[in-house]
Amino acid sequence: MAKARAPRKIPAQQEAAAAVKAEAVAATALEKGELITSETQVQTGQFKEEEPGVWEGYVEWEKYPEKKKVGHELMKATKFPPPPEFQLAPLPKRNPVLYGDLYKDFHHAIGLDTVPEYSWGRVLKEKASTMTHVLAFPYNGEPNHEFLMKDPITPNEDHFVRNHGGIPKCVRPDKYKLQIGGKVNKEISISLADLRDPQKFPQQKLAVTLQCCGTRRIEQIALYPGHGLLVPNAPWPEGAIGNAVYTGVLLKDVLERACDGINVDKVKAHAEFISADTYFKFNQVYNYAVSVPYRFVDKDSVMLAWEMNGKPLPEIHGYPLRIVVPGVIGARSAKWVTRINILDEPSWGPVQRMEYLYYCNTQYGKHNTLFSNGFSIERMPVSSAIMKPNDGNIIIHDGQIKLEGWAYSGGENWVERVECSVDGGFTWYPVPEENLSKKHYYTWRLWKASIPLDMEGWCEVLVRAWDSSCNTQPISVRSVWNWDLHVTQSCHKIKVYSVNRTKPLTAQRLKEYEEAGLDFASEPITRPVPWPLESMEDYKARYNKYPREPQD
Ligand SMILES: Nc1nc2c(c(=O)[nH]1)N[C@H]1C(S)=C(S)[C@@H](COP(=O)(O)O)O[C@H]1N2
Ligand SMILES: [Mo]
Repeated sequence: MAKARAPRKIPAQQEAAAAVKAEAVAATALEKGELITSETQVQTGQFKEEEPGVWEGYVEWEKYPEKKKVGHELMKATKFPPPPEFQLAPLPKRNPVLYGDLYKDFHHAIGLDTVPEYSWGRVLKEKASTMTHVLAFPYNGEPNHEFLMKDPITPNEDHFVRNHGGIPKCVRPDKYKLQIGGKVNKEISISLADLRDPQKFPQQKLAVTLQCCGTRRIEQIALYPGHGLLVPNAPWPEGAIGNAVYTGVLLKDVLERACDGINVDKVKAHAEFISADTYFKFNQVYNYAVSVPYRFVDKDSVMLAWEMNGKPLPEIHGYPLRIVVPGVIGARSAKWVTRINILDEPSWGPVQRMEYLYYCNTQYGKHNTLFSNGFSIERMPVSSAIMKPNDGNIIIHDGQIKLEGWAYSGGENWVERVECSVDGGFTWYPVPEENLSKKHYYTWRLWKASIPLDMEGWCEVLVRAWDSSCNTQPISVRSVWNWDLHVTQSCHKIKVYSVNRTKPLTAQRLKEYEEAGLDFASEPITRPVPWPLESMEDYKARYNKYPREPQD
């Protein structure tokens, strides 16, 4: 190992100033496109590439405790500016919303300097330019909501991305090997060619909805901020969900046919997935590692996938091979997977054991929250969202409001019914079956609705879904709030301003606007009507007919 590079030192008194400056520098570089370096070679600084010539930017940590220690020492030796606070004030109205300088500094501290630039380059190359970059690094982005609603199958370039670190680059997929070990009867190291050989393993094409359990987190943040580290808790709106057809093989088949099965009780076993990307937690350095109970592998269609919607897996989605765990929080679908271990307990990787925990939402608070009093979020509950219109929109309509959105349920459930309410959740209208996209075992359903709306002014529009186990969604965000701000599965509620043209006065007012050359819909609703509300003759006539004061 080469000599460690001096980590960047940030004197305590300059911390706040450095944080502000770093944000500004990153903003300018992003705006100028200076970080477009997708062809940059990803380098690992002083740490050895695990498989030089096969991967770039892949440092193996889990196999080398000594190396992990050096990484930890380097991290400890660096003073990092505090992460910017993003929950207590409104989120900045810019794209990228958050820059993630702290995680760039983490990578810098251990010499992985080119990783952030390389990763941003892949964003520009592989994702639609219309993405909302919720966090620039590690990259977390969601698509334009209208694009997401166009088709039940999400195009690759519009599929959300959730990364905890940089993107490692597999330069020689022909030399890539997946290792499978732990409590298996035969440890193997298997090539992509062998995995893709239909003589060896039957191939599967499966439509799977992946949902990050941080989807709709901004609703929890808006009410009651919580745990505020950027990467675990990116401030997601409603688009951290997508649906794609994956091609691959079943992990179960590979374990049974190539490893001669597992040698631990199926009920107690867990399958651990270890990836090539580097992850930081509490100044320690790791590879991304998670696990799922073996029961999921046995029963559900846990896949090793190399194709997404008929195309090679994009680099940003895990090229050359990723795990796809249907029905379960996205975090378990490990990308850039290098190793699978069969264990007799869940992985001790921090993503598995210290994140994606659902903490008690009342009585505990920040200082009583312990890893041990959270439970692991695995199968996703039923949830839904209104994607069109948006919160705060002015809707001019003829007595029916048009709504669009998604509904999803994980585990072994699918969505049976979607219902909308325009009165804050008192009355519910079912979305007709013909307005829901097709049912599949592991996918969402997109829906379109036209709901009677009589009232004028601000109204609360809600959606809720029912799944095949009769589960539905609670009304209030408060009832699902948890310190880590996960799984916002309460009814999605937006407020829109209803302008009902079937009301004669409304129709009349709209006509007045048109005649005055004003576009009612694009005027701020707060702007007063620029002329008297009615003619003085009408006012007087009505006043005389219904006098304000009692007459005797
Ligand atoms: N190696 C690796 N795999 C990973 C992640 C990661 O950061 N590293 N993020 C996980 C999370 S939290 C989610 S929600 C999904 C997102 O998959 P996508 O980016 O392909 O949409 O990937 C999962 N797999
Ligand atoms: Mo996630």
